[in-house]
Amino acid sequence: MAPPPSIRIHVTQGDITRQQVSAIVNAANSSLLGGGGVDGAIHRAGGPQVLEECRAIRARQGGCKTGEAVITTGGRLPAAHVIHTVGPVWNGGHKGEPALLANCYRNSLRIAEEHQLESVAFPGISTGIYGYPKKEAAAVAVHEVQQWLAAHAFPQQVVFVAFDDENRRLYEEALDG
Ligand code: AR6
Repeated sequence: MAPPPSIRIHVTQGDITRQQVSAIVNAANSSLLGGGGVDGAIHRAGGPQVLEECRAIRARQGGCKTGEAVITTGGRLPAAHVIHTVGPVWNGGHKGEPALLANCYRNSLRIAEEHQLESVAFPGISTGIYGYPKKEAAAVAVHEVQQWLAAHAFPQQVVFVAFDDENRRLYEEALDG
């Protein structure tokens, strides 16, 4: 039996590109060709091999739709893999944003399970350039990860990486609630 979800979830603050985990999740865009924010940081730290694999996926399947996820090497990152997912752009909350954001978490976790990855680190998908309110996004993230871990053995550990104090507090509150 896997241990309960509560001890398989961790919150940390800092730069996701420094995380020593099996895979880090990238808040990408549907082109998969890189961008600003955490996407830019991951491509800079991971190097050209990450982009090369993204281009190959794009050539094969035409990028990645909102809510879906794909996996590449981590290149030069400490993490062996990057799971790229595309969060929804916040449009007021009535355009299916919560369901699309939930899909990002579930589809990323499904890929981690398929690859039997031990540990996965998530940034606050959609909470930067895409404008998703941080509190609501943390609630979706925590709910989806808890549900997943209650039913699946992989990944064994999930880390929420907060970039700032506010995000760290929001994850902690969502996990306590
Ligand atoms: N480590 C951890 N978290 C980070 C880091 C980092 N190094 N850098 C930023 N964050 P964003 P989005 C946090 O804008 O909203 C890109 O151009 C940041 O504080 O990176 O999903 C893509 O190509 C925020 O909480 O992603 C897309 O076009 C969170 O990561 C678009 O931005 C996500 O912010 C995606 O926008």
